[in-house]
Amino acid sequence: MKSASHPKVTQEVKAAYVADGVVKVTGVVPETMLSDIAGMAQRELDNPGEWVTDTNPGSATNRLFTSRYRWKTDAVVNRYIYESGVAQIAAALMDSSSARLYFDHLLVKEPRTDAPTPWHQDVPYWPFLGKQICSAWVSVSEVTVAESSLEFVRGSHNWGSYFAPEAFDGSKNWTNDFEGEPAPDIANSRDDYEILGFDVGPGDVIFFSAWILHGAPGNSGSRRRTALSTRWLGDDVTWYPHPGSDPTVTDDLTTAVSGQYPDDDNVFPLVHQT
Ligand SMILES: O=C(O)CCC(=O)C(=O)O
Repeated sequence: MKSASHPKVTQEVKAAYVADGVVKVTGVVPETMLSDIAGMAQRELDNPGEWVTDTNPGSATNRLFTSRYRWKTDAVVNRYIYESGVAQIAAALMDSSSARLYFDHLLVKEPRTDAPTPWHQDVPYWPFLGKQICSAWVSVSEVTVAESSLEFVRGSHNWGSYFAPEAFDGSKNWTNDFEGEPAPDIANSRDDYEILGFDVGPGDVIFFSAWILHGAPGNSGSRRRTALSTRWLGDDVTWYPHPGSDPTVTDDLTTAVSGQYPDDDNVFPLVHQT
């Protein structure tokens, strides 16, 4: 199968993704789409959907709010998924001919939110295996690392590790049962690692492997940080529900078969095919 290509995925961009596990692609998402996403986030905050976490409901500060799986019912998220070009860029970076959506993830950090996003690896939370799994993270406005843009341990996608999932609020395990070894304490030993942080401008998208360790500081700024992270599955992905993986998408909700490519268009829609 021929791998996808995209004008923004130059040799340098692809080489950075392959070596580092993460790359920032500039100027991907148009301003109108960004303001639509900001509006969608406000509507979600006012009227939370089904799959929400909220550390401080109703507060204008010190609050981490997340919501997932809006692509089927929210026109703004749906348009972003199908029309922004992130699916094709994701496929090209992963060296895949295709990109299926796993889910969309809204992550809002209100001003002066103390809590960092803990260092973690995505893939152990998810019911998939494969090298070709990545996320595309976009902020609706420019954001610095101090305002809670993302940081990564360079090259950690290649460590061959599988780290146990933890809850983002630090209070408990994500689930009682889980697979994986404890993640290293990156926050308290930063000097031992090569950490890449990305300030982003409007429309820039950070693409990163599901195997890379990443996190984000709290939001010490005075602006809301609104980000939309979309999760993408390439040609080599197989369905792997396991203890500790996403309890919202289980075997009974999909026709995907363990150990096989998840070609369930209702649940994991094929968004790009070269
Ligand atoms: O936006 C954040 O704070 C965390 C994002 C993240 O961990 C992800 O998109 O995988």
